[in-house]
Amino acid sequence: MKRIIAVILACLCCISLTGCDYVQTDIDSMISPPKMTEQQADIYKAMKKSSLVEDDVVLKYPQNGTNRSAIVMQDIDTEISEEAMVFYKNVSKTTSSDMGLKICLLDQIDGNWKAKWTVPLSGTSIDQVSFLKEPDTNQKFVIVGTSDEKKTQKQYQVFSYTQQGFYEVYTNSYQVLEVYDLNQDGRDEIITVVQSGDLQDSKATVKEKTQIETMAVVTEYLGGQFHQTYQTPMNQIVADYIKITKNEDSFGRPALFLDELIGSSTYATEILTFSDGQLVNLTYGSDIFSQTVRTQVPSCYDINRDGKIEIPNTSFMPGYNEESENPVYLTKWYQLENGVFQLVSNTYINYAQGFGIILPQTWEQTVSANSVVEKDEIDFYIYQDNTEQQEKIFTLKMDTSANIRSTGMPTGYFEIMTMGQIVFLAKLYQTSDPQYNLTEQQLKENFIDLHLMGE
Ligand SMILES: [Ca+2]
Ligand SMILES: [Ca+2]
Ligand SMILES: [Ca+2]
Repeated sequence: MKRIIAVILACLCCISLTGCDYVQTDIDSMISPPKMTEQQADIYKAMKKSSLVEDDVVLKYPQNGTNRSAIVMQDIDTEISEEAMVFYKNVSKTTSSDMGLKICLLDQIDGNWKAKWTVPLSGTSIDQVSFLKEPDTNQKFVIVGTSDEKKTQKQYQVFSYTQQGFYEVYTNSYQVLEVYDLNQDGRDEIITVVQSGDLQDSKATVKEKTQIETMAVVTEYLGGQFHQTYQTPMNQIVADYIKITKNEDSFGRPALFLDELIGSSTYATEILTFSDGQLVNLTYGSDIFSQTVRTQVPSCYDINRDGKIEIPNTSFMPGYNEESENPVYLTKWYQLENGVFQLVSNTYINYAQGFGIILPQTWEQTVSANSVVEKDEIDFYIYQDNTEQQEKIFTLKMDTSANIRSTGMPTGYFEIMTMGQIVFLAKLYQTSDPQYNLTEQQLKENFIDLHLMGE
């Protein structure tokens, strides 16, 4: 049972968890590529027919971001119909300087797709594809980010499609790239996190590498050109960025929340926004950055669904410490208000299995939990200085809908919610102290489905 639930949850995770966007999956090497729509098949056929495109090509799929297809449709010029962009690799002739990665732009002529231009891309695989609207002309720039297994930083290229052709207008390196109107001037900009210094050179000595600076950079399209207009320092010891969240309600203005991995299982959050006309990092560089450092819960969420993003922090539940074999953590969620973290919610979060429950803040010192892994259960109980005298408050349990159909609902349990084939169940107990007695309704309202959050 445990294994079945783990497998089902793993599948659910990859379908819906935003955090999984950053898992590197090489879709190109999957046995059967995603089935094309009729329109995509037409576009692919037109591309293959063109003399611009080599005979021996494979489609390349963006591995991150919202556009995950190798054939991306978008209206990128001043004429109203959509253009098609196909990402592919010429597999027959690659050299060390040309890895054969290309983009083919197709346009519709009298209803028929025709390959118009092919342009080489840097790197060995497509990381992400996004678009930036130029408000003066209504034209869209195509931003293609690529990664190269030999380089630590990724590279993005900005393309423009006009009567004259489909050509690169700007390129730069990045680790994180988002398109967002962060400075609220009505125009989107490119926000990147980049490392300065010659990072491309993997032979740089450790001493040279310690001089590398990580910066957030705003790149704007002004006066017909892309310019780097603002920058602010970022944390330098980031192993990976887990999740980027855009939000406009937390501070009454656009902000980017960047969740990052800073150790093998340690996470932190940096927040970028504009303040007094300048790009600022609201956490890094001040004392409050350390308050975002945590284990167990990688990502920010709007945990209380008020539109504002909360940052998690973890501590041991009563009775657990570093030496505990199966410690259970309390996850507290904070909102940043005027430079100070304010506690919003206390929760138990099982990030690996994608669920949690909000706990009353008054329980913080007096309620602990015990995970019964082999039964897919977790008991919450009144903590009395040791783990032996346990007066249970409630039990959460996971089961499969198939199992419940065949053996029936376990005695005393009721259903909180169903997620795919997984059913979350709970059982309530009467305790000697009324402050610990919950109702079924309260448990349902306080249940957190992480798969539905942050999307
Ligand atoms: Ca068009
Ligand atoms: Ca802007
Ligand atoms: Ca919130």
